Amino acid sequence: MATPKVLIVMGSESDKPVMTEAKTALSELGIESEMCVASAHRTPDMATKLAKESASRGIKVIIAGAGYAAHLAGAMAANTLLPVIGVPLETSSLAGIDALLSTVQMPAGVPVACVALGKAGARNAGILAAEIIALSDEKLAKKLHTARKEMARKVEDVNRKLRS
Ligand code: RP5
Repeated sequence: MATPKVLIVMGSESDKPVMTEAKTALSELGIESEMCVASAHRTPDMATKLAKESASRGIKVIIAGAGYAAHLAGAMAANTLLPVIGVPLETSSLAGIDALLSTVQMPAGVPVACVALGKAGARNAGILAAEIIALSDEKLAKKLHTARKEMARKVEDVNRKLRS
């Protein structure tokens, strides 16, 4: 198995169904990724170690998904210079607004790229990670262009059917 280029970390196993969307988006583009559970609150040492060791393991981008007071993406970003993409998850009774604000509102100096809530965000996190990696990978950049064209073609197909 090739060395994973993207680390997908989530706060709990219960986040897996949503965070798998990121892995799927990456696999569709032929990018190897690794998924694991680590929590900023329940296993802070594990989260720190994962972030600190990622660059030396060949990881290029970290995706971090969490719900409730979602500090995971920020905690990862605090311990690495790799780009970190945060996915806020809708797991609490506040329907994710808590996770969204916790993920997006990083103070100046330690950025987290926050994507949309839930499955759409997890998928976009995978695509955004691919776009970052594609800056130095022409073959991957071509795959991303093809995927965009395919998306547009599907919309055109729908419109053709609607008109007929
Ligand atoms: C967060 O708490 C996790 O990211 C998860 O979304 C949420 C609930 O976790 P569990 O209680 O289901 O383990 O830290």
